[in-house]
Amino acid sequence: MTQLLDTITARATPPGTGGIGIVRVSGPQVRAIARSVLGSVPRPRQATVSPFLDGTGDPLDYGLAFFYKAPASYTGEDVLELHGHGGVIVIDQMLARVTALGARLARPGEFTERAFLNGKLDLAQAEAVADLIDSQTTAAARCALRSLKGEFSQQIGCLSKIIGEFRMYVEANIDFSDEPVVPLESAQAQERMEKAKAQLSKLLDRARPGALLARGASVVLSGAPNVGKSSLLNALARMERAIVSAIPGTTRDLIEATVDIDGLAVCLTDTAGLRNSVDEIEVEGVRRASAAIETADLVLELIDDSDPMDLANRVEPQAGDERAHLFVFNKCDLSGRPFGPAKMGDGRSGVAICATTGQGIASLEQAIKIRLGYVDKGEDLIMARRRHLDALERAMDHLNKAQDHIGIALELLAEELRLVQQALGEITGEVTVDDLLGEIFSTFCIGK
Ligand SMILES: Nc1nc2c(ncn2[C@@H]2O[C@H](COP(=O)(O)OP(=O)(O)OP(=O)(O)O)[C@@H](O)[C@H]2O)c(=O)[nH]1
Ligand SMILES: [Mg+2]
Repeated sequence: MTQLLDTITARATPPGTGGIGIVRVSGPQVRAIARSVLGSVPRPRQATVSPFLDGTGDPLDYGLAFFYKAPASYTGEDVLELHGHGGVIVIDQMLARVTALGARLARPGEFTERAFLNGKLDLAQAEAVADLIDSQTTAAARCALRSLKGEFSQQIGCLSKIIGEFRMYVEANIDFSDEPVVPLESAQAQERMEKAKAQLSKLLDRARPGALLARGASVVLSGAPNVGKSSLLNALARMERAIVSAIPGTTRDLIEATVDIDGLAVCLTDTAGLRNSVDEIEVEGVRRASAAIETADLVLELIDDSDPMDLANRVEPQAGDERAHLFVFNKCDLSGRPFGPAKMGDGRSGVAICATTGQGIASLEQAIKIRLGYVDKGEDLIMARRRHLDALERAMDHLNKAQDHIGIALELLAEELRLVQQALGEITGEVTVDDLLGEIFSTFCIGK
């Protein structure tokens, strides 16, 4: 176990006032701090009612104290939790008292970083802690909890074991190639390879939509003035979020609303209608709209289906990835186009809706999910981050390269398998660099 020399502290409850405020302390000085603040070290894992004393022996507050003896604690070190009254001043005073006794204020995520360094959690589990806290939908929270319990790490471990056995099998053939041993059977190697690839692609299939679940998706509503973008935002958000009017150019600024589409958190952005204008504010609105479109995961291209000119103006295919655009024919109550999935004259698909009555909205939500590549696999999704996907994709690359060496170059085959294992090890933190740790834990909240 890594022994970290300093003691850290932070408030573990959110800033502001609340019924209870918790100050957490972890490290080698915890017992000394407990003796000074509480008069003695509480019995481990038992709630102890006590005054919290200042430097002169007067109470700053009183509440419950919990002592967790290393290594049976969240961080793997001695931990003290002081549950006092949740006032800003009270907690500041407690933090000042604990720091005066030798602890220093913790960086964001530092408690979890210590848990990782002390082997209490692997890196994927540590990340799941932050993902659980940051979850925006019930499905995301459930998925993060499964990763926290180690399900993702277990799958990675299983795959790494398969690769490891394969590698040993190949390396045994390299080492003893001068001796009369049974040579590596290409058919058997292919069989192992297929097994590994099938496992890895199953994992990728579960992780890709899981990554979307973790971070949510950004969807921008775009189109000419007056086509019904703000009406659609309100329909999807099921509230009157944006101003709707018959005057073209109503929306100027970006207006956001987050909606839950079957567990996927979608941040919708309503924008100013795209047109050339001399109005300074509208020009800025159009600039902001264009910037939002650039960074969106998906752009809903709204077309006023009751206005033949609007469609005629948009027959040019949009630049960029076709997958990232979805045509939405609005005002189909006026045009008479049947609601639901629809095709344009040139074969491109879209969805026909009426934003004011909500007809076709359910079809649109389905289409949004599909275009985003989000398959709702319920309990089967893996809460993955971009770095996990990168590592899994790299592992697949090396596995493909390894396959090319079967029966040709055993050393290269073994080397590619080693690189597969290394990529997998990055996910759970068996192979890490300090920079990566800093990057991961700095995104946590203080006190976790
Ligand atoms: N009949 C009908 N009218 C609609 C529909 N959707 C929007 N409208 C009307 O069209 C007008 C413009 O709607 P908005 O939602 O403000 O349009 P917008 O695209 O946000 O317009 P700007 O903000 O000006 O770019 C309003 O009078 C809406 O009531 C629809 O599906 N059917
Ligand atoms: Mg608008």
